[in-house]
Amino acid sequence: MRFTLATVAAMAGAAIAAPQGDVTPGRFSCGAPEPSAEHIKVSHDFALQEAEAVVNSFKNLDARDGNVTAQAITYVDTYFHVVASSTSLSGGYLSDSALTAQLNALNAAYAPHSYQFVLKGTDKTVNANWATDSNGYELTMKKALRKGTYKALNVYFLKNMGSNLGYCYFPTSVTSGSTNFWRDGCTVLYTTVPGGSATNYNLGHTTTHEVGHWFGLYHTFQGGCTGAGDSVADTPAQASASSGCPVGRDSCPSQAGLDPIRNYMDYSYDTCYEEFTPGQKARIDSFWTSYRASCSAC
Ligand SMILES: [Ca+2]
Ligand SMILES: [Zn+2]
Repeated sequence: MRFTLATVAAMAGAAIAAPQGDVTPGRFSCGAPEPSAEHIKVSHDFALQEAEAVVNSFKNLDARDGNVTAQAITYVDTYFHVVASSTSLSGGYLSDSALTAQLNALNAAYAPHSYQFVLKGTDKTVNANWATDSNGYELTMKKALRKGTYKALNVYFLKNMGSNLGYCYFPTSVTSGSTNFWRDGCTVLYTTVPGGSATNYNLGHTTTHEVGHWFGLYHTFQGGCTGAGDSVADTPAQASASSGCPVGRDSCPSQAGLDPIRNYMDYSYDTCYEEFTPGQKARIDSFWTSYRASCSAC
């Protein structure tokens, strides 16, 4: 957690207005777990395989036209779960149109990378215990609501997430009925959907960011300036999370490239976000193929 009062104070002009009883973070803050050494090893091995695949694809290119065949779209079964404290919007009870707008934002972000999300089901639950993440009902709630196999995306929109805008779990080896299976999916603060009240974070891209973790991506500032970083070669090294949209930020001046502030896996404002890189797309494909699409026992 990199949320400090000092960083909040440094955000000139950022309004931090929280409705009574709720916490609305003044900056992007993600609660995804730190990747394990084992998970980082998997990412590193994928990086080597992906680099080799790029070399081979250039070898195989037809010199006459050089065209790369368009990749088939992968459709991801998706379930939205609204978990509210009452049936009013201020209780977290999102409308169907807000959920449609969220789905559209997610699809727009992933369309250039040939992934699309197909909404297979929506449910809305009023449960004051579940609606506040810190109450500790995560697994209970998910066991009641989670749908589909390990290749189905489940997104839980909660009323209160403490200081986080969202969190999600990386793909891993799971068996049906295991804790890793049940807790799989992304939890997102309901005010981050398009048109929501989370100032600077209300175009729906908190969900885009969290789904990036669901696909296996790390933060672009993972690992800081040295070493393998996020294990993606075409995202420049980054010392720490960005906040806002700091154009020209260069937090690792001795490393190539400016900070990837427009990358969905940084902590920027929704208006600043605009891309995943080809390297991240390759990593998404690697994790999808090895951990989700192929999971027959879950
Ligand atoms: Ca990188
Ligand atoms: Zn994150």
